[in-house]
Amino acid sequence: MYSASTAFLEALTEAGVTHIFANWGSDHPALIEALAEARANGRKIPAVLTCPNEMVALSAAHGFAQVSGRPQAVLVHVECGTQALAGAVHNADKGRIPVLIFAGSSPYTQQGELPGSRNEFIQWIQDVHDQRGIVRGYMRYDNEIRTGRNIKQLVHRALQFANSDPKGPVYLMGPREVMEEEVLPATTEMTAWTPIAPAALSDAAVTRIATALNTAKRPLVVTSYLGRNPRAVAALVALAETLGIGVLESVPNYTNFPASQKLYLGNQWNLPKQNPALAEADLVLVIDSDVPWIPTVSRPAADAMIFHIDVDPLKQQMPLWYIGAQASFRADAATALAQLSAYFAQHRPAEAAVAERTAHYAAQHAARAERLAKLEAPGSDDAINGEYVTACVRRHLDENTIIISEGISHYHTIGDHLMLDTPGSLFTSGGGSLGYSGGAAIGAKLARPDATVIAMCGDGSYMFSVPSSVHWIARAYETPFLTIIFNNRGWKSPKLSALAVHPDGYASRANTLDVSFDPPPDYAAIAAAAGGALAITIRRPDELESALIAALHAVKTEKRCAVLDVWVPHL
Ligand SMILES: Cc1ncc(C[n+]2csc(CCOP(=O)(O)OP(=O)(O)O)c2C)c(N)n1
Ligand SMILES: [Mg+2]
Repeated sequence: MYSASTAFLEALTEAGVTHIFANWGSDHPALIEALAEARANGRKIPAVLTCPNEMVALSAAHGFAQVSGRPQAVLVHVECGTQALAGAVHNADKGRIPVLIFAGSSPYTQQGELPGSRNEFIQWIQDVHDQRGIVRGYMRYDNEIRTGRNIKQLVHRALQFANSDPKGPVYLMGPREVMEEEVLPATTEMTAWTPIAPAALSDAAVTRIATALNTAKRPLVVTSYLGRNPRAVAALVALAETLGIGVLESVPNYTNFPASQKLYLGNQWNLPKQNPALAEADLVLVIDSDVPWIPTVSRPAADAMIFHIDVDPLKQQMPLWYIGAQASFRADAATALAQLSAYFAQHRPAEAAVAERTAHYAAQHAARAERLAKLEAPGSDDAINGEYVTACVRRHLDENTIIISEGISHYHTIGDHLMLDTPGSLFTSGGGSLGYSGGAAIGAKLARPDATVIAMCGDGSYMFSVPSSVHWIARAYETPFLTIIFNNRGWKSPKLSALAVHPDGYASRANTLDVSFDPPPDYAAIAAAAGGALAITIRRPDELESALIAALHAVKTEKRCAVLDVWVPHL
């Protein structure tokens, strides 16, 4: 039998979806039957990964899409499974991650009128008024499949939204009866469903931005997610070198610029200090950034000119957003940067000015490198500096390593001390819901099986990531990766948030702020129990190097996960 569910699976394959992250329920008999039928008859279907937790499933699809650029499918159970996707929904939306989420829904008949009609008590309980409404605020597109006859068109339309800038998650829901419906096989002309082509700058915009860059004394690029497209990184390097533009990363979600390049000026997170490069810039070109600066602590000079190029310049998902830009342009970063470089191939910039700017920024770059090197001292006998941990990890990296960062109060430590040069070597969630790193590491490893994947996360984030589920999946589907936990025995960030607003209040004098996990769980042992991971707790600096060697051996040679629970100073 060729059912709507068979067609659904076929549509996924047509669209290049290679993996389904699934959490099954009573809404899915037709899909489970269609998968079994496809396997029995040798039909091509995506690989199915059973995911015991939905948030982990969506985080895995998130990591997969970041590394490969390709959306995958997440299948969940009615409205409960949709809710269990939890904060991963927010992360996929905020991170602009293409992914197709499909949920079944309760049967809409109860007397056996149609195949799939109600036959279990839970189908009354799970019948809700607006299942799509649970996630609608976060989706680029949502719809209900009402007949199997055009199910393929809806899958392809949803994925066209997911793949078109600003990319993001899409949600389809299909009731049991519809998913059971027998339909006629049909093939799809996929060229009809290609994503919207990347937008370019107008000629006038190119001239305006180029002229401003060329005449500025201290031109500065600020970016966060330009590196989502690795080709944009090379385009930015080319333009920056042509003109002598400094590059600052603000809240970077990707590797946007090679850290060793002399125009690189570092990465800015929540540090409550004015950034000097931002203060002295007379022209700031913001490219692909949600938070280029935090005005209450760090901002450009009042008379600086600000231009903004972004795939999402309006920040359509954010009710409050403005940066005081003189002009904003909706364009694809790689395309826009290539246009600007083409302009300067025709209109060569003045050599002396370029040399002066380059020397100025190179001096800042060198001074920063010296400052950072001093911070890499090991620490004391009973606590290890995060900077030291990160520097030790750095010495084990190669071109083929992928970092999934959920460092939280160590985000900037990871950014500063890994010193990554390779585009596509670092990813963060792009959102604010903790627990992304474990699932994302699985997705990254699936997308790039040849890569060594290292997740670096806070102890709180590790617990949010549902490590029991993550490590069961990682073993079951052979996606070994290394986790390094910055264990400061709790949630440092909420404490920092409170003290930033109430520096001299009761909280500043209190002995406890309800943010510590003393004594902490044995984090590494959770992964060992759930998925046979190599588990090591490290409390002294001299234990770290041998543990890293053992852990990387476990991941690369034994093909099993490793978790290093590293005790950094108490929060
Ligand atoms: C799902 C979710 N719940 C709560 C928060 C609020 N929150 C932000 S940072 C943080 C602490 C994270 O702890 P950890 O990963 O150990 O990082 P640390 O701050 O200690 O460096 C919390 C609870 C959040 N961002 N997301
Ligand atoms: Mg912590």
